[in-house]
Amino acid sequence: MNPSAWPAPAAAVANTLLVNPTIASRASARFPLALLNLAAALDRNGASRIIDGNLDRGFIDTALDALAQTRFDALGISVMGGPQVAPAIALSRAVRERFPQLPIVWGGYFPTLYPDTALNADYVDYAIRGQGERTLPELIAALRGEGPPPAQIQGLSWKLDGAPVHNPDRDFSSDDAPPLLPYAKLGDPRRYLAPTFLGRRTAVHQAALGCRFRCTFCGVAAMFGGATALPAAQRLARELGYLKHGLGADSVQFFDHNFFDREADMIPLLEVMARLELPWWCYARADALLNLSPATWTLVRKSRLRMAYIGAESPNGAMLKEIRKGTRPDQTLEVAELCRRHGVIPELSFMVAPPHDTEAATEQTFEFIREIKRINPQSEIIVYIYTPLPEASRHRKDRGKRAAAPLLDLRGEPVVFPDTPEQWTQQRWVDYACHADAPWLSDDLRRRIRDFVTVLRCRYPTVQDLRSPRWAKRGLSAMAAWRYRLRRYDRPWELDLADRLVRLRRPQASGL
Ligand code: B12
Repeated sequence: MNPSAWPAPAAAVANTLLVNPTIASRASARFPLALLNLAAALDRNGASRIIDGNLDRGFIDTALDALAQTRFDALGISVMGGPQVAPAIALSRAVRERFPQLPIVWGGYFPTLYPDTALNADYVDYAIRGQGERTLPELIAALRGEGPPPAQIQGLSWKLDGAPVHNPDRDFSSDDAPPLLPYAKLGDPRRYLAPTFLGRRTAVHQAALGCRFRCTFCGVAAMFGGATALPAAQRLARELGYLKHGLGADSVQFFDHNFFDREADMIPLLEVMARLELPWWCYARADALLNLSPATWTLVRKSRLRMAYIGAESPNGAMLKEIRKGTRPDQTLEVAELCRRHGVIPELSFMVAPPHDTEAATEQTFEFIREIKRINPQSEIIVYIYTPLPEASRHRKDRGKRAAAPLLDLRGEPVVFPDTPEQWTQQRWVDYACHADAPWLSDDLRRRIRDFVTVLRCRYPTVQDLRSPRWAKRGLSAMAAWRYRLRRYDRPWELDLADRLVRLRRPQASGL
């Protein structure tokens, strides 16, 4: 189609182009679950096409070609804060330039947490907050003049004479899941099965939705406001059965927000996993695992749970209370021991360098990590910098509660968060979004954290690393042993050099 002829008359059926801008390497590409769920919802009364920038590195040209050849009612882009913002901007700009009339819709964590910021760009017309399965089809209908206007659509932020308007939130919903995700829309879905430490063809799946906890630092709490729902056992069996028998998956990573919930509700799901015999990885909480009875742990073992990612966050009970974590440091230690007994690797994540008491809290965390390693040397440790969400991006129900002291940078000036998507692409803000750096971090402490992490990851190379040969990992571990034992973390130049040759995997950046 000639773009100058835009807009073409509305086609008989609504049609939406959905794009996942590049965020991971091709080897780390996994099913774009957000777009699969949205496509399933859109296809009930219309049509959609998915372009995944993780596999298609020329995704902008592919999108422009698709728009030139077929009539679409809107372009929907999935945007997570951090490294996905820049490619999302590049796509939006390119499309706006060539197809100026086409509505551009941003959805996902970035517009949910920062709707004003997203709308502060002339290439974003609509920002969808929270779950998109109902909001997006309603918006597409409105754009076609077939349903209530945008002003009446819940969960939608839009512009009135250039000013942002935020419609009321949409309530949490858990009954939109299709009988089976439309995997065939991805071309050959087997391209998304990848070798990981779990198996040779690991698939990803989302079972439970949301999380009942409201940790102040977590994007999931901001998106779901404490709501959660587990899937029906039949649905889990159907989806995983298809992944195993239809596509040949031999293991699964759950992209849930939190898999383990109340024990009684978990048992039917664990029974499904035990029948399928697919080694698996999931997000969990220390308290939920500690609450499982011995009989349920037997089922967990049978189900082949290999690793559980648990947010330990801090060794400091007061801080855990302040961030509304709902677990205690002693539970972290206990779960490390419990997992050891049951052959499950705990992957424990920590948030160091909080804005207050920055250095002491960080050193205390290093000592706590050493204690965990003593209890269970197999524990995997992920160290993040604590970068709280801006108060305004918390869920409406949580705003104003336990408001933390204002964030100050190193000079004592208040931290001012970006207010355009472009500002979020500056390296320091990408690092903030990735929990890799914060404005209150001194050069010395930044180096100290980096050095500790280098010594730790060389001393205990992750089992998730398939690429580095065993001898190289053993060598690195031996080289790092004296530094770890004597706490001589500073400037481990020999490990940096060796690590550069071996290139150990960093799970926090790439996923499994
Ligand atoms: C898979 C994943 C990744 C993958 C990539 C995903 C992709 N897009 O290809 C990888 C591993 C690359 C990744 C990276 C990062 N991630 Co990530 N990731 C996830 C994870 C585990 C699952 C996402 C998912 O598929 N969910 C299932 C789908 C169905 O849900 P959804 O994506 O939320 O989509 C729904 C809505 O958001 C909305 N929606 C989404 N897109 C769109 C688009 C349109 C048009 C519309 C209308 C609606 C819409 O509708 C969907 C259906 O309801 C989530 C946690 C989770 N369980 O969600 C974290 C999560 C999204 N990641 C997060 C973060 C912060 C990151 C990082 C930026 C930083 C980090 N340290 O983890 C890194 C970047 C690392 C780096 N250095 O490059 C945070 C986001 C919160 C925030 N504060 O912004 C989460 C919530 C984890 C957490 N608890 O903190 N991630």
